[in-house]
Amino acid sequence: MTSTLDALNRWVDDVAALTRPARIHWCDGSQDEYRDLIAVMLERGDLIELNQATHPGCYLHRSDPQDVARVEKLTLVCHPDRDDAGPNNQWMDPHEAHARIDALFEGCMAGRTLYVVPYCMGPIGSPLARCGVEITDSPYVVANMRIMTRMGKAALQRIEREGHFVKGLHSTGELDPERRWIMHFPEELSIKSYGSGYGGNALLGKKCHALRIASHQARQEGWLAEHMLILGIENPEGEIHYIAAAFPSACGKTNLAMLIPPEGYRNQGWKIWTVGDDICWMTPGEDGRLWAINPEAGYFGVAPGTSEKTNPNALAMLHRNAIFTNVAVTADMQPWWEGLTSGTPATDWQGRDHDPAAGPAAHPNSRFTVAASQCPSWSPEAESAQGVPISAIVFGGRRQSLVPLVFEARNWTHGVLVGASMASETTAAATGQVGVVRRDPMAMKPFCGYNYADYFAHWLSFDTPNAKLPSIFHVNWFRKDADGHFLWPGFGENMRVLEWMLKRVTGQAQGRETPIGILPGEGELDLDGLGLDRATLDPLFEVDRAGWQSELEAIRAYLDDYGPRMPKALRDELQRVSDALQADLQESSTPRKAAAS
Ligand code: SAT
Ligand code: MN
Repeated sequence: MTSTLDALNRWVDDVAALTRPARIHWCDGSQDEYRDLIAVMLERGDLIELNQATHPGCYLHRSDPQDVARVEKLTLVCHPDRDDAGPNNQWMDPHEAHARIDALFEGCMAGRTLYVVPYCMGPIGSPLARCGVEITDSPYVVANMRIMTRMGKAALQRIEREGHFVKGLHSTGELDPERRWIMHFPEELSIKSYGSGYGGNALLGKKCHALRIASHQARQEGWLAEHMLILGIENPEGEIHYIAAAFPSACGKTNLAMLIPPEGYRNQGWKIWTVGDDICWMTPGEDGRLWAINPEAGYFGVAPGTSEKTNPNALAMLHRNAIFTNVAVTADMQPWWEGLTSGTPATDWQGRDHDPAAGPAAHPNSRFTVAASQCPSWSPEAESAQGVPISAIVFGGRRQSLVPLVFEARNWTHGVLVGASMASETTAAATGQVGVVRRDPMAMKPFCGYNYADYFAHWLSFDTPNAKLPSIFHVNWFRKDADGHFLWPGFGENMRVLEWMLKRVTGQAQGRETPIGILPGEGELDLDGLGLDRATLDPLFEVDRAGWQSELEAIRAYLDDYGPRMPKALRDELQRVSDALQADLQESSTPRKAAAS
């Protein structure tokens, strides 16, 4: 019998024979190794030193301007059977896919170093964690993987013990958008990525492994791999409830995960703990609850919009040991992005003298990479092997109209429908048009490694007699008035909505039943001191019956695209909501106003 390390060695040999690197380096994850990597990158110009007096250990990387976001069109999920990938994924036959991308890998590492990066997604001793090995020719990727995962020796030891790992092969290639693919082979537990150095395309532990491959594994093994933040809400009695929340990329997951409660709440003793800001793996525990870990060890957050007002915790962690990608810099080499209230950009993200007429100084999808433990609100429970128990799941999108500030699903099946119906306006996190509404179920549209219809069925399957499942909520921080102004202040004030959710979970709020779900009842959601008038509040808490009828039709059409694989229970649930809405419409022809003051 050959050991796992033999298999790993053989794979490294095979890859080296194909890509022909000048040298091979096995990463141990040590501080010395990290320092050497930084030195290599500074010398090659891959990194630029930022002001070490104000930002010790901070560096800037400038991407190729054609390589600044995920590319969904070139991201493939290659199951042998196309239907297993589903209409939600780009698909290619695995044989053809391997042949195409291997042709690109041929000789691509000539003159370069091949790095072997063993990593663990999740606390190293957690049964919920999973390991992988990424082979890459990019020192930038290695440095980022060291921050984002548990990388090096300990991971390699776990791999040797466990006998299996996810294989990821990456090369930046020529950074030619015409010669670029990000391919997933879920049955083989492998990933091949060529031609991009950008985060989600190149840090293979993140979206490629921890979501696309892991969602496939999770289905087989009975757990969930989700695009969710995890936070703990500590109440004045010192109890902590954990919630997991799914929002599409660049919709404020990092801000919510690091929320600082408004002063009144802080004075009473409320506090938010950050467990994760992007990915959540959840498994039913023996007690029937869902237990969650954050598979990541760092944050790869969007810089623009991160400010003293929106996310002071994030700002506080960005003054040391952070890698910035595609931000602007001030004359004295401090990182700068739109939304900061101090400093002036001298040089834009492409290294040109900043010209305000030429657009933003920082790229809208510019990022920071930083260790999770540097966040002032970082929860020590993020290292817990068993994870944290989840009391509530929250879905949310960017919707200018129709969708109320918050509502709760009646039960698990309804909650799965609410998640499956999610839609959001697109952002700069992926290439393509920004601001168009698209369906993004559970915020997993770009990340679900198999057919969405099967994914919804998998979600529904957790509703077993012994399960103590979390309540499911939907939020929308992004409602606008006719003039395009946001109705809800958001950020720290979102604490008020979280508090209402906790009241619901602990049986302290009754809520108000409506056909689309349960909204806050009169006086249940604390709006004290916000100074919002009725004209602002009413739309936030109203259920526009006619508008929802059209929305349900759009949802029905969307689910129908998945054909007969779509679970009947989900269609039936949609019909139930639609019938309730119809009955309600007939009862009163004028939309009723909510009263949540
Ligand atoms: O580029 S990443 O996929 O890592 C970040 C995101 O889009 O959420
Ligand atoms: Mn994300």
